[in-house]
Amino acid sequence: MAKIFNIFGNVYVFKGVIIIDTYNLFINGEWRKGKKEEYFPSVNPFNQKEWAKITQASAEDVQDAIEAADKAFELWRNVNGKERAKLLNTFANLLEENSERLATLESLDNGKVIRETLTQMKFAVRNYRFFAGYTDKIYGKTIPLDNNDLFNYTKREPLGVVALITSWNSPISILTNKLAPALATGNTVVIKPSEQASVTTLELAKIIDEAGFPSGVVNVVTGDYRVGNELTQTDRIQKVSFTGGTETGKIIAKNSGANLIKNTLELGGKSPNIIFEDANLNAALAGAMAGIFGASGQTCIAGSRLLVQESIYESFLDQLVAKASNIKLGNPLEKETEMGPVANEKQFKIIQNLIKEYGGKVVLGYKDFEDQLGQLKKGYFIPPTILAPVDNESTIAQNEIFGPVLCVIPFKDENDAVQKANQTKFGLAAGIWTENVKKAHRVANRIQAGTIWVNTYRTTAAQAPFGGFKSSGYGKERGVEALYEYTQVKNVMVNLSDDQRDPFSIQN
Ligand code: TXE
Repeated sequence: MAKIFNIFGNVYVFKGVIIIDTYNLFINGEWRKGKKEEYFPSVNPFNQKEWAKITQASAEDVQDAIEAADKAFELWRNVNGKERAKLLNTFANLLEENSERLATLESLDNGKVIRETLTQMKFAVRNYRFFAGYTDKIYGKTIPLDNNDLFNYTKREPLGVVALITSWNSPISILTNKLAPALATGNTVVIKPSEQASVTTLELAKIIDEAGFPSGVVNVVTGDYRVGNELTQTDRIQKVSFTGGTETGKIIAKNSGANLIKNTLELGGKSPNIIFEDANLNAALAGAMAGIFGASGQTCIAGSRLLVQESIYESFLDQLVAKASNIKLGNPLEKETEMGPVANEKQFKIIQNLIKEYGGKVVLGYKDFEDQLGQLKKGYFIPPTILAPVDNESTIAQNEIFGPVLCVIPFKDENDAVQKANQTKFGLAAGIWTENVKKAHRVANRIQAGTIWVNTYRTTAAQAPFGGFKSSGYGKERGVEALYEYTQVKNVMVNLSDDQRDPFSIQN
């Protein structure tokens, strides 16, 4: 791990490179000051230090970015697949070279442990390469009709300008899920990262520029919800792809609906992680931990409802508490740290309040981590927290917490597990732990969620589609499915005969 030195106020040196603390907007291939020259700080959640200054874009800046993307669209949509692939691969190579630097910056920005941000950068590189491989394989169909004189084919065409709005928990990963397929299919984009963690998206734009993408193909505007509103309340874009909270997703859907703009919405979750009595219990323990304590629970796919079969409930809970109480909290930039702080003050307060308001039994929490927390007073640390037994219908079991807080819920049998798993407004993911293959498939079949893991959790792949059911959103990211999200089908029907048609009747 290369060292970071805070040499002067908010200026850092990483491997000899100075990270300047003020970021402008990236519009039409240029780094521009915001028209109003307003800035807001980015705060490191480990020490509460402001370490970067980000531009609050004005409405005019946002419109400029849309304009640039719109102008670039005619050019970019006509760049052939081979050339688009070349650019995406060049970009992926540059991202790979910069992955350690970007991982470090992301850990500084949102407090996520470096072992995870490093993995996420590698995964992002893999995703850009995956979609680079598809740029010249976006096929239509030839469709035989009843009338042999008609030749019919379809084409998949890009949509146009797409707004990509992302959250703070995994800025580069989440952006990649959107940007890679959008560019591969010939769209141009305006990106708005979260105001809580914008730095890596802006650094990524520098790499986009270096890779040689034409000006205006990728634009980045930063700022709070006002920027998001300006970007989505318009008919000058063709689509919004959004990752964030369910309530914000509803606002975006409403704003887009007013202009008939398409959406992909990747929203919240309250995913069940189901441990059957016949599971490999050591593996299940590791899976339960990964599900809720990985990334300090700040993932939409967090396995935040742990359903444990009654026959093993007590012993499994004991083992889980023992294991979780050994989790090492600390500086996210140190490799041995297992859990960092939560990403920002707002999130820190929300989670603290939810735990305070919960009236039931806290079997692991603050008091068990007093020693460790004593050393980490400046950071937004929420220790691993386990609540048990929790009623599946209670508020704490039904609302997304987005932190390292686990609700443990007992269940009787397979039917009870499925019923409890589905008793939620969300439908993002679910985990099933059993050695019985028939049961695994039966339960996978009955659970209402877009991703099911059997004997694993929080595992991901470039090829596997991801996206929620119910209030977890709609549309798919990753895999071939994502290509369909950023293209529209055009049907072309050609009359091959010279016969005159009857003008007063439809023909087929
Ligand atoms: O997300 P928001 P927040 C959940 C989690 C968290 C809650 C709120 O439970 O506690 O959401 O988090 C932009 N029009 N998740 O407040 O507000 C905003 O600027 C357009 C789940 O950070 O949804 C940011 O760029 N855009 C989750 C992005 O939306 C708007 C990840 C997300 O912010 C906007 C994060 C508007 N009106 C939080 N208002 C997941 N599913 O992974 C805000 N934004």
